[in-house]
Amino acid sequence: MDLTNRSKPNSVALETTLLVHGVPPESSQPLNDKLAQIVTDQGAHPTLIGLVNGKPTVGMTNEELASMLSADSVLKANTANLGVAMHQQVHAATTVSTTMELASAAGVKVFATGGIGGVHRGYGEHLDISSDLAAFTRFPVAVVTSGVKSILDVESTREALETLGVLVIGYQTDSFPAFYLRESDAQVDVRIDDAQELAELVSNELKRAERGIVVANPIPPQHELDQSEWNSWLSDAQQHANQVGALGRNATPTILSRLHQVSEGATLRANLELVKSNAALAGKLAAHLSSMHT
Ligand code: PSU
Ligand code: MN
Repeated sequence: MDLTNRSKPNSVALETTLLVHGVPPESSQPLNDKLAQIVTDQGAHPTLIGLVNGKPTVGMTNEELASMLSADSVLKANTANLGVAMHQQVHAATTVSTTMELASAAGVKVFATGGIGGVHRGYGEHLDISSDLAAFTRFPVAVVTSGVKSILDVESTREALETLGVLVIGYQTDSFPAFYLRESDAQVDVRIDDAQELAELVSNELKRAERGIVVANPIPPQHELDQSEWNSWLSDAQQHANQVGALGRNATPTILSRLHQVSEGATLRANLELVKSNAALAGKLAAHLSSMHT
């Protein structure tokens, strides 16, 4: 693939969809700066991924991000429409699926996000499964995530990963985390408590299987949401999504922004905290991996 590759051996990939479509506009730049700082503090190299005027870019500059954030509308690119954005030469934000695609093309092995996409609970009567899941079968990248957003059907998403044969590692947990909540009813394939051991397993598996790996890192305990408050916010957001008929690529951003609104920012604060925690673990993992190869 023809791409601008500014990655380094200790790169941690970061995605643009989270910045552009996942948080309110005023949070985008500060979140990017914070994540970059956290990754750097761990001895790794922050590498923001997106399409700049249609050009796949691994390691966007501050100027390129500023140009994307000031655009009137930015396409959300998954693996289906990535090539369309390239063809049309427009800015596009990459989701987990396309961030993995571009990271692997550039040789970047570690990626930090908030939560991967998965199997939706079904707004209306339609099936909605994120292209993020299939991306794990194609692109050899370790994705540090707080499990899947609890707006999804968490247990079905876990089963879908099992069906696709994707390794799910729990970092200091036996339970598959549910984004705002540390635990779900689902399990991980293996629990690893130590970052060095995590790096050894990840390194061997990426080489052996050439597929993606889920590294599940629960939200820090002090930032976890209260289960009953969460349930009431979620049912409001689900109703809203039903009413406005949020389908396809609009479903996730519509539900997230409604949640941020009805929870008076509580879900946004939790979201930001878990992404920061994932960036720290990803930074640690990338630093270990690059020292193993030198
Ligand atoms: N996690 C977040 N915020 C987000 C997303 C994940 O905390 O905005 C984004 C990711 O880019 C993920 C995408 O790949 O949502 C999934 O969208 P969809 O369900 O349309 O595949
Ligand atoms: Mn979808």
